[in-house]
Amino acid sequence: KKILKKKIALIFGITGQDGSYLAEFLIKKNYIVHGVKRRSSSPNTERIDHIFDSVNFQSKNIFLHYGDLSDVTSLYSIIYKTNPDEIYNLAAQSHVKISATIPEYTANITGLGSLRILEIIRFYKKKKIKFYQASSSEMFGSSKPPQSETTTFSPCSIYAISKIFSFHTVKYYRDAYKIHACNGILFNHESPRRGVNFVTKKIITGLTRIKQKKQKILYLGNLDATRDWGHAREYVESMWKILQAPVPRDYVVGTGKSYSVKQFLNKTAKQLGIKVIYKGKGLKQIGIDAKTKKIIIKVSKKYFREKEVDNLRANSNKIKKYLNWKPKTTIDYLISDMINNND
Ligand code: NAP
Ligand code: F7E
Repeated sequence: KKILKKKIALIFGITGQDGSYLAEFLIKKNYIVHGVKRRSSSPNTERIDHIFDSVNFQSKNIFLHYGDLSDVTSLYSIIYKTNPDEIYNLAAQSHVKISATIPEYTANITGLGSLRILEIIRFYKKKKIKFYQASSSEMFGSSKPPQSETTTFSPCSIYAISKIFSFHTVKYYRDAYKIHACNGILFNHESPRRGVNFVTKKIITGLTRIKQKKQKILYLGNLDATRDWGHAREYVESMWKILQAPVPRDYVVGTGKSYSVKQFLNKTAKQLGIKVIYKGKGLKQIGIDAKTKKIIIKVSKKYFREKEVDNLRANSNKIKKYLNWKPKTTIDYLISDMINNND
C-alpha cells in the first residue's frame, strides 16, 4: 500500500486569531503544523492552548518555535528545520490605529516581514514551498465599494501602506522567481478570539459587562464607518484553498455585505436585550439605556483614526468562481457566537 506523506505547514502568527483557527483547520486536514511564537513575558498562547501543551511545549501534530519576523536568522533556521510544503504569513502588527503610533515597527514587521520570508524561500531551493500572504482590505482605503482584485489601492494608514508593500513583494517574487506565492485580500473577520482592542470585540465585551453591571460606559470612536465583517473560522479555509489552486493568484475574500459600527453596536445590544436611545451628534453623541435611563455609550476622540477608511464592502466573485468558496456566516450568527463564547 502507498503511504501518503503528511503535508507540513508553517504558520507565522499562530498565536493570533487567524493563526489559531488555521492551525485547527490544517490539523483536521491531516497536516503537521509548525508555528512561530514570539517570546513574551506573559503567556501569549491562550488561543492555541486547547491544541498545544504550552507548559511542556509539545503536542502530537503541532510544534512551536521561538522566532520573530524582525530576526532573519530565526526565520532561516525555522524554515530550514521544518522544511515546510506551505508557509502562511499571518504575522503582523495588525492594528490600524496603533500603526500611527509605531509606524517604523509596523513597516518593519507588516511590510518587510514577507520580504524576509520570500528571500529565504528563493535561496532555499531544496524544494518548492508555497507561500500565503495575509493581505488586507485596508489596502483599498478610500476607494469606493464594492472593492475587488482590480480596485485601486488608496491606503489611509501606515498599516495599509505596509500591507501594500507585502502585496507587491508577493507578486514580484511570483513573476520574477516563479515562486508559488499568493495574496488573500481579506476583509474584516472576527470571532470570539478577536483581539480585545478591535471594535467588534470591544463592543461585545463592553455591552456584556454593562449588562452584568461590571462596567458603566463604553467609549467608542467613529460610529459611522462601515465594514464587511465575516467569521475568522471560515475565512481560514479560503487561505488554504488559495494555496491549493494549481495557478498562484490573488483573491478578495469577504461577505459582500457591510454594516456601520453603529449597526453592529445596535445588533449586539438587541441580542443582549438592551435598547439604546441616541442623543446628540458627532463627539457629543451619547447612547442611553432605555430601561435604566443611564448613559452607556460615549464617543471619544481618542478612538478616531488619523485618516478614516469610511466604506469597505467586498466583491468576492473571483474566489467564488475559481475556487468555489463563499462565506456562510451571517452577521447575526457572528454576533451571537461572539456573545456566547466571550471569555
Ligand atoms: P492578530 O490576532 O493580531 O495576530 C497577529 C499575529 O502576528 C500574532 O500571532 C502575533 O504574535 C504575531 N506577530 C506580531 N508581530 C510579530 C513579530 N514581530 N514576529 C512574529 N510574529 C508576530 O491578527 P489576525 O486578526 O489573526 O490577522 C492575521 C493576519 O491577517 C494579520 O497579518 C493581519 O494584518 C491580517 N488581516 C487581518 C484581518 C482581520 O480582519 N482579522 C483582515 C485582513 C488581514 P503575538 O500573539 O505574540 O502578538
Ligand atoms: O476598526 C471604528 C474604526 O480596529 C473598525 C484589522 O484586523 O480589519 C481590521 O482593521 C472600524 C474603524 O478594525 C472604535 O474607526 C470606532 O472604522 O475593528 P477595527 P480595522 O481598522 O477595520 C482590517 C481588514 C485589517 O487588516 C486589520 O488588521 O471601527 N471604531 N470606535 C473603532 N475601532 C476600534 N479599534 N476601537 C474603537 O473604539
